[in-house]
Amino acid sequence: MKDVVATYYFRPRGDTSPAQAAVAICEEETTGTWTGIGTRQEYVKRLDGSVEAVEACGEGYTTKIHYPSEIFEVGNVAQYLSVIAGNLFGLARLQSVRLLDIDFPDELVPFRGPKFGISGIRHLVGTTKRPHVGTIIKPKVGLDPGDTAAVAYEAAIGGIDLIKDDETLTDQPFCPIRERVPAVMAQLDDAKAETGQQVLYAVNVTTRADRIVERAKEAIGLGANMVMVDVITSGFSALEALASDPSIKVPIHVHRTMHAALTRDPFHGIAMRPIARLVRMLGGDQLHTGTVSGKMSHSADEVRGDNAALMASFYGIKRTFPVASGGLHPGKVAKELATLGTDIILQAGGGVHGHPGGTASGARAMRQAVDAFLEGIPPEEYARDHRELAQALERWGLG
Ligand code: RUB
Ligand code: CA
Repeated sequence: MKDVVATYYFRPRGDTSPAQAAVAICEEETTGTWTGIGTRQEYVKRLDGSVEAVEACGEGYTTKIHYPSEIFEVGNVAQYLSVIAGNLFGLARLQSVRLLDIDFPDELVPFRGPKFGISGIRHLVGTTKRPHVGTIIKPKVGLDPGDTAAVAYEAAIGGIDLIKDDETLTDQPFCPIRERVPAVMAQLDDAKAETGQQVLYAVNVTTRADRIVERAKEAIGLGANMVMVDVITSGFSALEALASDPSIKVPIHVHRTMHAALTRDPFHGIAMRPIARLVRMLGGDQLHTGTVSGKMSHSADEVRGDNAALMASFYGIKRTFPVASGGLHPGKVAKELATLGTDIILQAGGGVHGHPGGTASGARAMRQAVDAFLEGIPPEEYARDHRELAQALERWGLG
């Protein structure tokens, strides 16, 4: 059987050599501990890990550690993470350590991946190549179901493809799912009657583990055509539970709120890449991976690589649609598309609803900015005969 290979960046403590630090990770996560424990049984030794190589990288080092497949319980992602991303982060002999990437042998990937993926979502919305445009209902929390639905309608008639709940909106009494979903879907039906366009509404079904599938079924029963999960706060198993349930016949939008506690420090934690791979394996149809010009801190190279990981050939499973979100507005569209490509969902909350002409105008301005890019026309030139884009550029500028 092949090994699991995990790539780490690390900085050893002053009294520890790079090789010792790599071995410390390897032993901690396989058969060893901080000291010898007497004679070891031969059959245990075959589960030892191994360090492939240690290479200098800036002020630290990178290494690939091989973990024998047999130490993993097939299909148990929580257990996978306890090995490759477990206690190693706390080892005192390392100043810092960051999990950069993971590679699992086929036998440890019994998962089916996204039910829809990019092609399935494009089919639902009726697009082939163009980027999708999404919005988060704003104010992020506080609106009642009727006003939430009114905002959704405006976004839909403006040309938005995807409307989603904020990650902090679940089933609070001021906007319960049982009232919100029918209200929003009725407005989206009205919008569709006017525009002919199918709009997806991702209902945030995040809740405790033993209730999330039930909540998703409730939302779907009420008309939801997409569900959403906060994957880091609710756990990878929550996504897996949703994606593997045959009765969840809608795409799953995956938000990564809290990820930056893991991903932001370039020297310590967990990069987005392994998270992206796990989300795709476990069935996320759409995943936030960041922007290159938005309000959140990201490295453009990492975002590009993360998106590539969502779309490259991977265990024969479908591609996950990357979502660029956080501080976007029409003036930033060209840069996002030029850097990240057009298989992407550009999502703007404030950058749609904060438009001087309101939500529908904001949605139109986003779509016009996308059209300008696709036609190879600079946004300021396209804005000359596209009023909503002109207003957006006047308010927020370019880039
Ligand atoms: C964006 C928003 C999203 C963040 C998440 O709203 O609500 O939750 O983008 O960040 P706005 P990420 O468009 O008003 O900034 O996608 O990086 O995880
Ligand atoms: Ca948000």
